[in-house]
Amino acid sequence: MSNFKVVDEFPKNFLWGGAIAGSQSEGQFNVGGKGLDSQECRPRFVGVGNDAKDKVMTTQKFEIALKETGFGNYPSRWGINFYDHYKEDIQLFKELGLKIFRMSINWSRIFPNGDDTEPNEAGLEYYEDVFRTLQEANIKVMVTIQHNTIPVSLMKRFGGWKNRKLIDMYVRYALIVIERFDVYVDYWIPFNEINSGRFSSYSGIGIIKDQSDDYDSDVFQAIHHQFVANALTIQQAKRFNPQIQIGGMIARFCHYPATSKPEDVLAQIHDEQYTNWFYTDILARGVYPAYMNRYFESYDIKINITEEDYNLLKINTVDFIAFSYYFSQISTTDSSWKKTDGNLVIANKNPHLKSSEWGWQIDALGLRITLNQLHDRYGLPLFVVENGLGAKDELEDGKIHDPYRIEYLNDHFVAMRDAIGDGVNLLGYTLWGVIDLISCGSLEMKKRYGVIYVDQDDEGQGSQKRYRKDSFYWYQSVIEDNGKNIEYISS
Ligand code: BGP
Repeated sequence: MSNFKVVDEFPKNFLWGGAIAGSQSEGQFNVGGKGLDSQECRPRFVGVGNDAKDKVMTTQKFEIALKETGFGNYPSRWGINFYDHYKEDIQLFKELGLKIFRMSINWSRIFPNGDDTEPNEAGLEYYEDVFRTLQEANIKVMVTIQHNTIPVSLMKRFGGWKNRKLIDMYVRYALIVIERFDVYVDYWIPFNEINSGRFSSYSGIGIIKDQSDDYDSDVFQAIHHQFVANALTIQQAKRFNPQIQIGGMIARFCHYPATSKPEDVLAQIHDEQYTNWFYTDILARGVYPAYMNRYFESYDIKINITEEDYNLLKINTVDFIAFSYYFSQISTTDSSWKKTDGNLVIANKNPHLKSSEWGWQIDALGLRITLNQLHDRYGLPLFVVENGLGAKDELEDGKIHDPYRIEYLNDHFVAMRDAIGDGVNLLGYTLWGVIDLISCGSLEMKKRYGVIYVDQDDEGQGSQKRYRKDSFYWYQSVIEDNGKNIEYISS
């Protein structure tokens, strides 16, 4: 198997890119008519990362946040001030050679309360100028319409996505930005990681756990509303422009059975169904899969789904599948299995893998496996829209030496190249946090993903000056050669 000949270069039009999200980068939370959004109410934790004792959002914390009108202890309110730095940052992306840039639009910049009578023109003009600048730099654009945040007003008045009313409000917002910006945008993603609401309900679906009497049902009801909103957005956007490219995105979890015991293999199948396939099956096949009936019955989950919803899902499926990939994990029936941190979840540890400083297990081959699995199941074009290594970097004499990041990226690029050799139709790759930004999970600045360093600490202090890391020059040469000179570095 391992001797199979693989292609040694990427397709000519492969889209090498970088990704960020508004709530982790923009800052200037109360400028240009913007309303407060949900991420801007998440306080910085005491004892962050693996030591975080107090990660869960509560009504009490939310109420305190609403009263704070300044930056307070809320990192999303300052971000990395991409809001003011975008022209300079886009010049750096151009120098890096990016072919595509993934960013999100913040709903509360367009509709400060989520459902205002008129969109906020200042917000629209801000994004228009960002897109124009990217166009001038010859960089394609991918836009996420909702990335982990909604206007707080929608949480206060409607309790977030569990309320069906959000569907129409979202679709109205989505259509406003699609119709205005379609000329600049090449790929649209209605929802970041549509499965994230299951694992992080505050960020994914705007639900505060202590406000639910039946939390599990609320979560799946909210996710269903996002599926319907996704389908309606596809339907209406295609009427506006039949050529528009709209992708479905999930946080893709790669699971391996702990042993060859049939019980562990079955556990792996279930983990894949409940954390991954359920979401992409609906997005790409347009049907609620039969295996979820048992799941819903087992957990006494009740969801309202109309006939019209089923029809909408069926006829409005996605053009491509986008996903984030950061780590892999073990599936087992053994509940005492050793645990480690992972994106959005606590994962079972794999003794064969190394981990990042935040405990996320590093597994480049898992990306090749994932790409093959998705390709085999759907046959749709794929896009890796998030991947990268969160690490602590040191700025010394204006330089950042980050060989660990180069090794990580190199191995994942080889995995992509090999998957393309396997026959996978992979459109591109957008490196997560191409410029350092605020971590979503732990709200830290010191968890850096970028090839561009931002001089700022966890408290938001620093010059915000941008520096090129060693990995910047390395990624630049990879893009220039279209990935020709990469080989596995890890043993
Ligand atoms: C994904 C989110 C991103 C990003 C990434 C890394 O789930 O879509 O917004 O933050 O995870 O996670 P973290 O920032 O917690 O390291």
